Amino acid sequence: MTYPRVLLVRLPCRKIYPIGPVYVAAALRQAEPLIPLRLLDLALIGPAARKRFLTETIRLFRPDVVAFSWRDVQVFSPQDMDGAMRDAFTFFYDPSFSRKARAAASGLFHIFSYRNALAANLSLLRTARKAAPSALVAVGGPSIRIFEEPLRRHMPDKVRMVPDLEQLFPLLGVPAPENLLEPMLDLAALERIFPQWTAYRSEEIGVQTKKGCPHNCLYCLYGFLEGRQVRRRGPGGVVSEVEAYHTRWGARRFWFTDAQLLSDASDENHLHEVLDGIAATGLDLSWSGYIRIDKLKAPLARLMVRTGLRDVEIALNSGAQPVLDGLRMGFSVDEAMEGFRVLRSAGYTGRVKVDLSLNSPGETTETLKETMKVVDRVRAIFGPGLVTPVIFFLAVQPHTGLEKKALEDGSLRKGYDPISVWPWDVRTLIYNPPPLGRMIGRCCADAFRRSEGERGDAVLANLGAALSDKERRRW
Ligand code: B12
Ligand code: SF4
Repeated sequence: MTYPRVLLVRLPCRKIYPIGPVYVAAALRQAEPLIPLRLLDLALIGPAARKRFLTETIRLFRPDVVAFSWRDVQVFSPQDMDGAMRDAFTFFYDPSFSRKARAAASGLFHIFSYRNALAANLSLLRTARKAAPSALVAVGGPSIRIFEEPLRRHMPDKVRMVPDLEQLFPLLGVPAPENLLEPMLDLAALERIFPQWTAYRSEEIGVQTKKGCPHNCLYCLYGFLEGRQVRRRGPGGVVSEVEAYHTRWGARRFWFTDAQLLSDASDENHLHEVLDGIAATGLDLSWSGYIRIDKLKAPLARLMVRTGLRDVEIALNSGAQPVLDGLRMGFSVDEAMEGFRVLRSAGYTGRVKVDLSLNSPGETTETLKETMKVVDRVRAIFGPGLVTPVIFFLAVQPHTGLEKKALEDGSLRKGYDPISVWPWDVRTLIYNPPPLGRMIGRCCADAFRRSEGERGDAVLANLGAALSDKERRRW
């Protein structure tokens, strides 16, 4: 029996370990160990050489199937460290005409690079069609799952969109493995099919411990992407994977890629077992991931710190309970504060980023003041210099409660294009409505102009001034 030769191609994005395509390759090997496989990571190749590399790999490997993995579409991010967001806010809210003009020019650059990245990915799909005219060309990954409809009309002829991994196996004529969640990664085999692996030798490595999140936070699409039912991997398999990367590749930094590491109390045992297993190996490593701390208990917190937790970033969103409730976050401000205390008492002395999504539904001048007070309280727990507020705006994404709400209240028009690159469209996708939108926007634009690096504190200081009656008129 002959099996189709499968070339997996990770479409370009900022360099990050290609855990998605690596797990796809592992699943294909599990489905049929004899399938000839090759993984090409275009994130590691300069833009000018990508088409040549792809064509050459196709010529040498002669695939029957070219399966692309598309990770990122929205390469901008609605937070204070993002250049595109800073330009947009300066353009819309800065009172100075010359600064607006400069931001417009630099904004144009962002628009064109975003547009070019989309066009370049589609063009790589065309290149594959041309270089392998008789092969099946398919594309999957998170961007296809989220933007299947808007991307469909841009898809080159005869390119199959495959939003779910399960749908790939029938196309190849092999049965799907019984447990798609357990990659059973074999690094020796991976090195053979992925010769570029050496580029990730000293990089952060992604490892998934489970899939799904039971919460339904208003703005989040992870439930749509991964499902609301949590499916957990065997802790032993996760530990072996980490250990293999550590011993074979010398990996020291890991990111647990779960949508949420501690979504509720039922995740506690699982995470405990994973970290216990890691502690038992005695490996020297550090790790991070998306984690909620509102249910964090002291024993787990101590284990987290002992196994190398670093770079804690907590999506607190707001210090005001009505806003948290409106966002359906499912925790209270007090629970979050208790979580911070537990983490500190467990010996965590690293940095803490506190993500705040200003002007979320229900925001008032009073709730903004409460948020500022809460940041001070977090600072008092960890000490000065360790806590950084990160200012976000909610981004309207498809398949979320926020999209539904924006469509219902008319701030988003039906049939809108979520991948549009035009500033007037992007503006409607960044949730910053009246009556507070203009004041908050101006506080941000001013902070972006005056400060370097992390701007969260400067934005909050401006907000503090704007909210004191004396200064209100200036904003
Ligand atoms: C963890 C994470 C991060 C971490 C990654 C840490 C690390 N070292 O890996 C951090 C915080 C760094 C991060 C950053 C960013 N991220 Co991120 N991230 C995630 C998250 C939560 C999980 C991604 C992951 O690795 N999952 C585990 C792997 C195994 O799953 P996977 O890649 O989806 O692959 C599976 C399937 O998609 C499928 N599949 C994959 N390829 C293919 C191909 C075929 C043919 C088929 C059939 C199937 C298939 O099978 C795989 C195995 O199950 C997702 C959201 C989510 N819940 O999925 C967002 C997500 C991937 N990120 C996203 C974005 C945009 C970004 C940023 C660009 C944000 C920004 N503007 O700065 C950056 C930059 C990333 C980069 N390239 O450098 C978007 C991408 C889609 C989009 N909206 O454009 C997502 C979906 C979040 C979102 N809200 O939309 N991210
Ligand atoms: S924001 Fe976090 S906790 Fe809320 S639904 Fe998304 S992944 Fe789950």
